[in-house]
Amino acid sequence: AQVLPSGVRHLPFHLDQAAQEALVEAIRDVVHAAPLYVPAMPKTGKPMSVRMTNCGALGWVTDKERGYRYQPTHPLTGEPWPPIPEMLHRLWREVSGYDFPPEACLVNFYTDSAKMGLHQDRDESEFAAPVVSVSLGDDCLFRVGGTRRDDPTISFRLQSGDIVILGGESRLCFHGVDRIYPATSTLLKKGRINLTLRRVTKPP
Ligand code: MD3
Ligand code: FE
Repeated sequence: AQVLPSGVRHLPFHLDQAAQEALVEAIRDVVHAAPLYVPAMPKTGKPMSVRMTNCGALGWVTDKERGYRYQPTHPLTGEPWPPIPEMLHRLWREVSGYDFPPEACLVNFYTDSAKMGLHQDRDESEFAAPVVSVSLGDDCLFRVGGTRRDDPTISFRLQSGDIVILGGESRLCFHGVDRIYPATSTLLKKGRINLTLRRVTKPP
């Protein structure tokens, strides 16, 4: 049997169909205000296969020149990010165990062939807060390891409505998305959306 790294909580099917549909509608509004864009790797400028946008006071962005960072505006429109939908604030209060609100919600959109290489999330100043992930649409094969790149990893499938909470010792674990399983959900016309709620700065 697979053992998750300490601090990882996987809540399969946490969101019911109605909640998933409501969340997709809320994300449609976010994407209307803040269009998905193609992020580029620092230094090389190599495009990522995942398209991204954000909501919240801060958004995670990356480009060739300035690399990974959080900023208050969309890199293409220059507009502030739209607010985090209330239902995501409620979810954070319900599952995060953290007393301050999230500042960023990164929206990742995966087509059939998109993936995300093994990486750590370390662009935040506050590691005491967990990262809360919401999966919508097609299933994916998710991989999580330890805090060193060459630590052994385990893989599991994430499905629409699943929540993963990465807190405590797992907050700095390497993780990635190896593949999408096309047409495994009918929630979206195509593809997978992952939302990650994050506290970026230390609370006052
Ligand atoms: C494990 N996203 O946006 S979410 C990311 O499915 C990211 O789009 C993936 O990795 C996705 O940075 C995975 C689950 C997740 C998020 C943060 C983590 C797993 C994590 C931080 C530490 C360990
Ligand atoms: Fe990540």
